[in-house]
Amino acid sequence: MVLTKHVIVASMAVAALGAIGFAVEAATGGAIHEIIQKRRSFGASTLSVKMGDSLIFVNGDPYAHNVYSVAPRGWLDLGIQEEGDRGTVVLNARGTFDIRCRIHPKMRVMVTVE
Ligand SMILES: [Cu+2]
Repeated sequence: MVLTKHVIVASMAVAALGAIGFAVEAATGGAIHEIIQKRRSFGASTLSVKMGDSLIFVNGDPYAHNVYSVAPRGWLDLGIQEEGDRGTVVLNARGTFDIRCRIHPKMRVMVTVE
């Protein structure tokens, strides 16, 4: 399951749903939205993007974060990100995704993919 130090993704729902919502790969074509994690908070609480856009999660804190989402269709886990680490996610399904940090339960950003 582990792909690299920075990027871990599982696609357990792919067969049943036909889309996992997230893909972890190099950005291709779509817009790139950078979300900086600072002071135990994402840089935005909501974000609207277009399908095919990329999110780059950047850890701007001097301690670790672990970005993840389980809802509604995607299963995302960027693994432990240390200070300065960057993790890229390509949004490849429409919907609203509730993205959080495993380490800091109050961290949350709702991403809507149109
Ligand atoms: Cu965190």
